[in-house]
Order: sequence, then structure tokens, then C-alpha cells
Amino acid sequence: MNQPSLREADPDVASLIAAEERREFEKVRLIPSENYVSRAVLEATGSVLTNKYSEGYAGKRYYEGQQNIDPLESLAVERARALFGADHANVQPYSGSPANLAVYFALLKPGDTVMGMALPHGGHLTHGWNVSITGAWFRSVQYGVNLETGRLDYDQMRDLARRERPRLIIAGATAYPRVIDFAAFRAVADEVGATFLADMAHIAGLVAGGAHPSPVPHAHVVTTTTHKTLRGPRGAMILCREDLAKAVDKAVFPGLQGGPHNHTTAGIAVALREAATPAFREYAHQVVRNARALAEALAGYGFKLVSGGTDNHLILMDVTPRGLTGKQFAKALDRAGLECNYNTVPGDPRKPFDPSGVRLGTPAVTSRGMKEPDMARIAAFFHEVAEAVEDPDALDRIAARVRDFTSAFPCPGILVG
Ligand code: DSN
Repeated sequence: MNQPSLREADPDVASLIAAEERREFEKVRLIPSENYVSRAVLEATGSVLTNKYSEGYAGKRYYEGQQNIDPLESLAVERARALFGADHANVQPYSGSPANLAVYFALLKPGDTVMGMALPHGGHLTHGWNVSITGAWFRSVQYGVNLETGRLDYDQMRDLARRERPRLIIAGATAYPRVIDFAAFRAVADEVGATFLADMAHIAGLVAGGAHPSPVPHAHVVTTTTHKTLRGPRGAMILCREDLAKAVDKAVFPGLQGGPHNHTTAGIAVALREAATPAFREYAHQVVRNARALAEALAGYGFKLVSGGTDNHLILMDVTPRGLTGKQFAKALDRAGLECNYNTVPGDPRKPFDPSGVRLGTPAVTSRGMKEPDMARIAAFFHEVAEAVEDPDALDRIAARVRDFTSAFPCPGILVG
């Protein structure tokens, strides 16, 4: 049987994948929700498991031929439960938004009141923001950060909950650089009779490695993606107490999804095994040490950090005091080989498509083995780019030096270089 390789069968796609490998190798990748998965995770994800349909759960499927899928999914579930100390795990959600939506479907009726962190303050679309189905089909009230300190305003959150009596309270963020006090959220949920959902997507790897307090002992339900600090394939999981397990499983399938992506389940299982090792624990702590070092060095160059610094993997900074806009700076950085994303900052007077800030983080660079002195180098590149935003030739010269810098750091899963 003639089985051409990807390069032989489809050189267009093969070339684009090769180019992406090179791009990921050459750039300083600082988008805080991105990472490099291991070669083992890539192999599992790119396997024949993509061929199989498995609607249902282990032992109760609607298709035959589950001899290998049932033990595989059970392995992923057991590893998730053990790593995070959860009663129950569902590893089937396709990604973070469907995972959150499944929790809404399991616990709420359309029109019920939900309370989450406002997107412009660092929350997520699916925490009740108005353009999301979670804001359109539910009555959403939103808390935020104190605009002076940039830190979560727990008093405002509690007062809002007392006034609005939400049925679901959501904690978790996509652009919040500080530790989240999950016990404080649970206390408010108990006071107003709400269910507490913690979305730990950004910090799951830090939680697994002991570098951020875990929401699992506090929340009734925890959702997470698997591809950010956790360093697995693109996917998601829902962890919950035993009494909610049936409702959550039913909401994922048949409520929201059809067949699980078994190749992703395999990648998640491999990533969970990796995340249970001492090396991953050290990784999680180094992510935080690197973020702190990068934040301090950037502040030294006059960048204004939201909340004044970071406790986790992420830095949010207002670049307008340096005479820049977020978009202008992010685009100049990308040309110079440093990849982050433009982002609103709390209280931003500018629009989301051209905001005041940039968001960056250290999960990917730490996966390459970078340490604190390397963060000082990266901050110095940021300063140079800020001085050269309107000078494409200067940005290209910086990019050449950035390529030289990154060439010393191998990327997990990538063999170029
Ligand atoms: N898009 C993700 C992020 O970049 O934070 C959140 O879903």
C-alpha cells in the first residue's frame, strides 16, 4: 500500500508546519496561555486514536471497538483525579469554553444569575461577558479589580453577591497577575447559597506544581484547559465533587458534545503523567521566578505593570506612559521576534482592538530552560523595541539578535535548530 509522507502527499501543509516549527524555535514566545508540549504529547496527539468514535463514557459507549479507548480515558481520568486531588474528572470537553458551558448546562437554567470577573478587568468571555452565550442567555453580573491597586476587589465581589444572589459564582482569569484567594470566593458562595466554579485554565500547571494555591479544596466545580501552564494538548477537563459528577458528565455528553477526541485524551493523559513529576514541580516554580524577574526588569525600564508586579506566570502592562499603544507595541515586538498579545488594562479608556496594554508570560520560555538572567535579556529587548517601534530596519536587526539568543534554548517537541 502506497503511504506517502505528509511532505509527499501535501507539500503545502508540510511546508507550513515546518515554517511554524521554525517560527516557534526562533521566537521568544511570551503569550501567557501558550507553551511547548513534549515530543511524547505530540506523538500521542498525532496518533490513530483520531480514527475512533467513542460517544459515552468508559464501559457505557454507543459504539463498539472500545478495547483501547476505555482504559485510555480511565487512565486520563485517574491521573487527573490524583494530580489535583479531585473526586471526579471529566476529560472530554473540547476546550475551555465548552467546559465552562457544560458547567452552566449542568447547574443552571437560562435566565439564572451568574457572577464572574469582567472581561476588561481580566476575566474570560465565558464568565458572563455580554457578547458570550453566557452573558446573553444568563443574567450576568460582574465584579472586577480595584482600579488603584489592580488587585481583585473582594469587598465589591461580596457586596455584589449579597445584592444579586447569583446561582453561580465564577473565579478565574485570563489577565490577572496575582494569586486568587479561592477560599474567599467559597465563603461568599456559601453565604449567598451559590455554587462556586473555579476556572483555573491559566494556572493549572502552577497548581499541579504547587506554585499557586489549589482551588480544588474550595470549589464545587473546577474547569481547566490542558494546554496552557499544564503543557498538554489543546483540550479541557472538569473536576468536581462526587455529588455533581452525574450532572457534569451528562452535560458534556450528550448535553453539549458528541464523541470525545480520543487523540487529545491520550495527549492529556501523557501531560498529566509529566505534570506529576518532580521536574514539573521545579518547572512550575521556575515559571513564577522567571515572571517575577521579567516584571522587575521591565519595571526598571519604565514599563507600568498592572498591580505593580506578578505572583504567577503573567504580566500585564500599560505601555501608554512610554508613548505607545498596546497594538503598536505588540506588532513591533512580533517583528523583532518577541511574541505577546495586546490587551486591555483595567479601566482602559482605549478600545479592545487597540488597547493600552500588552499581556505576556513565562510558561513557554521556561519550558525552553530559560532562567532569571535570560529574563533580563528579554526585558532589554523590550526596551530596545519600545525605542524603535517606527523603525522596521532597527526591528529587523533586533530580530536577528533575538534569533541568536533563542538558538541556545532547545524547544520541547521541536527538532529544528
Ligand atoms: N484565549 C485564552 C487566553 O489567551 O488567555 C483564554 O481562553
